[in-house]
Amino acid sequence: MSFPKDFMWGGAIAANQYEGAWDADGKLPNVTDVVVGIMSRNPGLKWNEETKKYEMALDPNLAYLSHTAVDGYHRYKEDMKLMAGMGFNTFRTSIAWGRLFPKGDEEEVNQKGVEFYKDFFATMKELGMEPVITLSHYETPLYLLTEYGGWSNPKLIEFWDRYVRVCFKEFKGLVKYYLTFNEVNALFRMPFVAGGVLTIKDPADPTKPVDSTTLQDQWDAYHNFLVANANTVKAGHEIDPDAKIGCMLTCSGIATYPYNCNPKNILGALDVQREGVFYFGDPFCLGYVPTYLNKVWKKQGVTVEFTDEERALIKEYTVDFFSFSYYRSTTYDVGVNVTGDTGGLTGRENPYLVDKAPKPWGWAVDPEGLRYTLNILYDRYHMPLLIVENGIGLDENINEEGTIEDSFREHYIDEHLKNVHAAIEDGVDCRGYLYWGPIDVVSAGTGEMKKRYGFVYVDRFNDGHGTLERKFKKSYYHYKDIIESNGEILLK
Ligand code: BGP
Repeated sequence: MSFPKDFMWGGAIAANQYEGAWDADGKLPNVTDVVVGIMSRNPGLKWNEETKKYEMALDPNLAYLSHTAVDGYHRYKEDMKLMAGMGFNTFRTSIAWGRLFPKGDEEEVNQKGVEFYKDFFATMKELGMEPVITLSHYETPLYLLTEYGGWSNPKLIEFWDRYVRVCFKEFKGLVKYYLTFNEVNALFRMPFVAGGVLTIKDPADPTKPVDSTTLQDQWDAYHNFLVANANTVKAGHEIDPDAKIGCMLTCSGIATYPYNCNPKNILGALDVQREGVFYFGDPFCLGYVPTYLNKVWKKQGVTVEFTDEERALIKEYTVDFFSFSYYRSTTYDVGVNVTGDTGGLTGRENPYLVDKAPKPWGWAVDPEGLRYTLNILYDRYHMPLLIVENGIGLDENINEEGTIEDSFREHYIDEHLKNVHAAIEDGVDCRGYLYWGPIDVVSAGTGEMKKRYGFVYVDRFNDGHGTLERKFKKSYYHYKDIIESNGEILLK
């Protein structure tokens, strides 16, 4: 009993949470550089009455930890050795779009950015790790929002196309697996960062938060993302026939269980799954814009129209594989609000889930929800699945003996991996498991260092101080043992 022979074992991070060096070598800010935590409703922007545009105005009272993050820009070579030390055969990170195209709309690429990533990816390969590269992990250049309104503007399709074509050409031979937009299905929950949308048409009302966007803008962004995604598959296949292009969606929302057998809850849970995942998954994988959206658009009073050419493009250029994140499940009970954050959705508490992660971010742990999610996705899309995020954030410190005892993380991984194996036994074509945050990075949701996911601890704290020194936690050796046995030690 073990995992499939070529199973991809590894971990995942993102440029904006790991690299720091936010303004180095020509890079200009991206959307995540002006927020402290992507759930923030208050990006560091202000309206300039003269230019009639937003401009960056960071809050001097806030610590923007991602600006230096854990200094991966200067330390990736050492860090990749630590990752390879666990036996990783795969590693996921993202390209910060703004290192290649600082404003986003330039004709010419910034060669320094290309050289940086070439060396980063070559380092992974030399150490035996296959790069899995996200083309944008909440990293839309800020200028594209302040100047163009972001993804609601179809011009971004053009700028994106130029960017991804450069990536496919420059990284040919180095990168085989690409993911298009990280968790783009969080667009309606986090329009500024996940959607890269900023309403600039009518900012006169000072009572509105500066990142307020209209529903119409968000749906226009949805439209443009569908077209851009198909264009990316087309460009990738044309330029590098060996490249495989996948989508990346947050799929915790699939494990939305009806609270009971009330038919209203069954139908309500279906709606949450659609809104949470299938709005995007269906066009990306099945090649059509779902008909159930017509009712949604009518209800929301928005107009979304795809031309025949766009529909044909979406149909022809579906993704090669499906990658996703899964952290936790939720329930749907009619009348109870379902809210969301980076880990997934939260509705009414599930009384059957008694295993709770430690506070302050503790959530009910549901490893079987991952098996369920894998089965639902495979039944619906019949394509290879890749888990590119699953992990647990804990508030950790070095103890008196000088060690970091993260037994809960080991437990969390063991239980989820057992369920991945069970899903494979169910017949699901799951190609790999990439743990989220194998080295401590800045939290996407809260912008903190304190919420740590790593097997490798990084000495940096919420107020920004720290030596940035790396240190193994107990789980480092545990994950190494799992990988070394190809999962066998879990299945005895
Ligand atoms: C996902 C994001 C990651 C990540 C992870 C954990 O939604 O793709 O960027 O950080 O969630 O979330 P957090 O850092 O908020 O705990």
